[in-house]
Amino acid sequence: MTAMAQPKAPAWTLSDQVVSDFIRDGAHVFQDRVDPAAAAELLAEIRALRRFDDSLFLSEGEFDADPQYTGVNPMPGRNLLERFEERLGFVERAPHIVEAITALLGEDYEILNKKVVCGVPAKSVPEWLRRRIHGNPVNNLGAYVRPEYRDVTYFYGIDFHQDLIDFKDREADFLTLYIYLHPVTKADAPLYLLDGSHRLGGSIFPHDLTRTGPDTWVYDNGACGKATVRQRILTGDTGFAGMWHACTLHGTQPDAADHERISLRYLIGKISAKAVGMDTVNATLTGPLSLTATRKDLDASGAAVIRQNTVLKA
Ligand SMILES: O=C(O)CCC(=O)C(=O)O
Repeated sequence: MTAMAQPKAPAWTLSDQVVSDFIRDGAHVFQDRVDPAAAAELLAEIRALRRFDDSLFLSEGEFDADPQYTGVNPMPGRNLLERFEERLGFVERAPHIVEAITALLGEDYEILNKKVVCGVPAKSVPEWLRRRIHGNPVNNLGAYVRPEYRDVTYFYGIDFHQDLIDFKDREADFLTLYIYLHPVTKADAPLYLLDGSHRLGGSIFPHDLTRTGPDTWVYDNGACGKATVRQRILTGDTGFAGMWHACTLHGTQPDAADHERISLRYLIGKISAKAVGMDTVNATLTGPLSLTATRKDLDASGAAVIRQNTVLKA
């Protein structure tokens, strides 16, 4: 008697891997980088445009004369990446990036926002400013940057947060794609992700996190549950690419290197009315997919009123 030929199991594809990683971790880190030469060329052009030093900032007197906490991020018409539109194919058309995003969002996804993000090293932040922002959870420095340089987002670290924080009332049907334009070590403000934190759904910032081990935290999302989550530090080489769910907690510590960290950050959303990979992921979440309030750390002007920073303990 001859043995019946077994049907071959279908090959495990990148698309399968991405959806599976989003279900388990709320994130996918690409094995293959985007073209490092194209990333390095873009970086050189960005660096040629300005000095990423203390000349970026207003003086304390200039800031205090008219503090502006809102409208200080890149926006259409004031976004450094707009002048490099033609050069972004190495990210936006890289076949593995397109395949992964398509697996989660369908073929007709849309780029909601893209920008250059800079981790500013301590030596570039004026002393008066370091004193004033010490211990703040969100050190987006846009308020203190000269208006002509607000075409980039500048961070001096940001506490663990969800990217849903900027999308009150919107469903978590989008993802963040993050690209390093140069090698990022532990000293260069790498992203810290809390794997599996997305499973508890949306949660108001700042988050209830207790460190329980060298790389574990207990994350308490009140009535939506409690989970032990694992910290992953995204160090990587030029062209490193990673992406995460809108509910995945992540943050950065202040840049401890002697130079700035420059990355690209994309927010990419679903358009399709058809069921896509993100719907499969979101069906596994135990908490809310959208929030009517996303943060309670700011007063009406946008100034910080809560001073605590958990990622500094990581
Ligand atoms: O680049 C950084 O330092 C932080 C980026 C980040 O967490 C974000 O933009 O949501």
